[in-house]
Amino acid sequence: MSNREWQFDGLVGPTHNYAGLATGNLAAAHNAGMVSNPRMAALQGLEKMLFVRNLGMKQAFLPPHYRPLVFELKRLGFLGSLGESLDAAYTQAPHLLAALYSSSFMWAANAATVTPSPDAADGKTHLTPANLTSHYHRSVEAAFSERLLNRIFHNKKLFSIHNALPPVELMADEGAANHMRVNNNDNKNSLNIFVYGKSHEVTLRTQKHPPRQQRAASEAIARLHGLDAEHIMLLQQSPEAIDRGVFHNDVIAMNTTRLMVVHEGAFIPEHQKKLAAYFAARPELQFFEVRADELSVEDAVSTYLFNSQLLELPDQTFALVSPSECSNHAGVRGVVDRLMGQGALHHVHYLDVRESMRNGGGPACLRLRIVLDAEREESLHPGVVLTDQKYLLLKKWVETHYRDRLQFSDLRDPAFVTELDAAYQALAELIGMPDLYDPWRGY
Ligand code: SUG
Repeated sequence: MSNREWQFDGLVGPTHNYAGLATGNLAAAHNAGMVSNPRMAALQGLEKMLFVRNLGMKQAFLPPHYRPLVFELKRLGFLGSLGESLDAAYTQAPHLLAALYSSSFMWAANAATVTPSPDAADGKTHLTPANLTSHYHRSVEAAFSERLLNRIFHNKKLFSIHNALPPVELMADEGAANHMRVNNNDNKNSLNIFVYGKSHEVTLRTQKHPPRQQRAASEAIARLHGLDAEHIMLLQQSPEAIDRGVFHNDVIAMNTTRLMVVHEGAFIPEHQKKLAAYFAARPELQFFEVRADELSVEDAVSTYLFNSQLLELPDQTFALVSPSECSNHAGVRGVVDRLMGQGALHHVHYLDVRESMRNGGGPACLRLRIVLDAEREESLHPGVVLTDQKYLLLKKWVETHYRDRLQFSDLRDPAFVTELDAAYQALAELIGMPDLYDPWRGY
């Protein structure tokens, strides 16, 4: 049975804002406090989904998580009426209020790690929601991601949805942003690459920014998903790269099926060599190393070239969906020209996802890839599949419910919460999951 890679994009939430919450993420730190435009952010995301769908890819979306997390506010001791809780958090702990309003779930590449059924010992598709323990605003995503994945992939004969790993430093997990699957479209002997920034035995350490992914977490996921130990590779991120703003692997490496494009400074030298050797021994695969003299790590981070969506289209050509920040950069152009010249890449498209980019999230961050066969495709909850009609409905929903300006002081207003609640309930109906959200129960 043929397997196809689906793109599940995170639908940007109505509270998208710039709170500067993410350490080691240079764009998010730089844009902290800016006025955001949630409506524009969501529309840019929707346009990207439609564009990718029109390239011939299978496209679905993950509905936004409910924000603000009122339940969590109470848990932190901000008691009383809604207005009192918001006021107290706003004045006493603005960073906590911002965390509970964050739309960071939109970066679906961090929602879970996925193992397609052909790679798993039991023949099921495995998904483990990421615990995202590196940041409070991200850690609160795990519970709802688990709920959502169970609803979308509800057929338990075909899918195994695991619990997120224990939410502790030793098991810090950031999901598919640190995972790559290499496969020559035969779905046999796939190589599953897990990239980590820290482990109990790591000797090379960062100086400026904390690494996020723990090797022990990647190892636990490989075990849980029933991956064959012979087809796993664990690679350590270069600490220098992390210090230059490479907080996830998908900021410095990209791949799909048999094609891999990676910066020469992505991993510690020993692991960079190990990866190159794997590809060198397999001429059916394609490996491109981008040299620092073509594109520095700093420019890779500022343009987000490696956070382009690299797609193998149904006609077996390769397309790159890149952020518009890449379109005028000489170094990026050089790399793209080289890839095209060598026949590795056939199409390049530049899309505007600027609202997301300002928080350090490019086209690839916004999506989770899930390889599915026909039986699994048919088993999905249909409400989250992007069709032309669904696109129009979602667009109208965004235009009706999203603000085009949001700043921090708006977050203390209980009337905003009422407005948001109406948006979430309307979406739940629209996607055929009427009981998806219940803020008083914590989801
Ligand atoms: O975790 N930004 C996210 C961006 C995640 C990008 N994902 C991938 N590379 N796959 C993060 O750093 C910023 C939120 C704020 O500051 O308001 C934020 O969480």
